[in-house]
Amino acid sequence: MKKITALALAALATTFVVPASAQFAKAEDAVKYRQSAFFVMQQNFGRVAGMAAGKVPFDAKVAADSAAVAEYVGKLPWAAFGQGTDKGDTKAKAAIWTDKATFDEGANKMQAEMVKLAAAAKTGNLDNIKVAANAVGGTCKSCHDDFKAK
Ligand code: ASC
Repeated sequence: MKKITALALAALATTFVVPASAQFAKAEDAVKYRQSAFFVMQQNFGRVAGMAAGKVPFDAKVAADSAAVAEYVGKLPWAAFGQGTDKGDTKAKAAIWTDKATFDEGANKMQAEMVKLAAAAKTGNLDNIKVAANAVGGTCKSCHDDFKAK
C-alpha cells in the first residue's frame, strides 16, 4: 500500500513538475527570468509610486505607460517558480513551495491591484493613482514578508 502510494505520488509529481520546469533550460534560468521580470516591474511601478508619493513630478503619460508595463510584466515571474528552482542565487523562501496556495493568492492579488493601478493611471487622476499604488505596494510588502528572505 505504502509502495503504491509512493509510486502514485511520484507519477503525479512527474506530471506536474515536468511542464513547469520544461519552460526553462536550467533552474538558474528560471531564477534569472523571474528576478528580471520583478526588476522591470519594480522599475516601472516604482516610477508611478514615486509620483504618487510626491517624490517625482507627476507626468500622466509616463505614469500611464509605466503602469501598463508594470501590469504586463507582473504576469511573468510566476511561471518561473517551478519545482527545483528554490536553490542558487535567490532570496525565495521554501514557503513558496510548501505553501503554494498562499503564494499564488498573493501573486493573484498583486496582479489584480496592478490592473486597477493601470486603469487609474490611464485616467490620469493622481488621487486615484495614489490609492491604487498604495494597494499594489501593500501586496508587494505582504508577499515579501512571507516569502522573500531579507
Ligand atoms: C516597491 C518595492 C516594493 C514595494 C514595497 C511597498 O516599489 O520595490 O517591494 O514597493 O516597498 O511597501
